[in-house]
Amino acid sequence: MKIRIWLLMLVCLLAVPAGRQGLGYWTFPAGAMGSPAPKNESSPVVSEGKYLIDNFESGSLKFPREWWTFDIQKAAAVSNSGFKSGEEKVAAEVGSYSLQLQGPAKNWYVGGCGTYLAKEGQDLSKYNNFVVDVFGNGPGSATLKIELYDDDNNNWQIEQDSAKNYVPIYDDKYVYDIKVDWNGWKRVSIPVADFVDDNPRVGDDIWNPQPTNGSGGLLQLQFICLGATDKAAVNLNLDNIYLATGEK
Ligand SMILES: [Ca+2]
Ligand SMILES: [Ca+2]
Ligand SMILES: [Ca+2]
Repeated sequence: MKIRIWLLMLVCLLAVPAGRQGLGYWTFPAGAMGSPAPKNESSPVVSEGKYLIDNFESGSLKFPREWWTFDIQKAAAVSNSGFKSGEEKVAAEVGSYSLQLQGPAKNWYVGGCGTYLAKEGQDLSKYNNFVVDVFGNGPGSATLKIELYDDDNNNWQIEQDSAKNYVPIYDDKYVYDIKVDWNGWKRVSIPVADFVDDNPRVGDDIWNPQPTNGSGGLLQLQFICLGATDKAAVNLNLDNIYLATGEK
């Protein structure tokens, strides 16, 4: 009996400090059972000087990165088997899947998609080029509007006015338009400095992608598709979306 009580006390003594360290204490450390080193799936950095946003190789818009879509008829990860033409170097690097955007325009507007980029401890301000591979289907494929949002009221989110076309209320939106009028794959590289403030007097009208003073910095990316005419259909694919330092 004495031994049992002694054991109970010992267990209690061990459990109290362990409990303070949180639930994680009770999980087995990675590799303890001979498993391979954990992969850092959450970090999409593929090489020095490059931050890969997405290459769609999962064949999904839900993982590893989640994309939201709006208004557009079709925004989906599709097989690249039918998309081989264009710049050879690019065609060789698009892999198995890309993002297809298709749909008719209504008063020029077609819709689009977006994704949240900010993450604790990540600084995207060191990248000065936005790069995307675009598969066009000839003249009139689309006008692709790229939107980058920075956080000016330090809350890591973009508040929008649903009564006014979802325009940001407190944060800056910087945009760049690409007229897609070519056939096949083409790599488009845009200096971030060439993006222009789309909402003067909202936000601080300064491009500040760095996460400082509580701001999330560069928070999110959106692609908006516009028709070549007010009623034209858009049809294009995007792939290998990344931020880069220097040239590419
Ligand atoms: Ca791909
Ligand atoms: Ca904000
Ligand atoms: Ca700003």
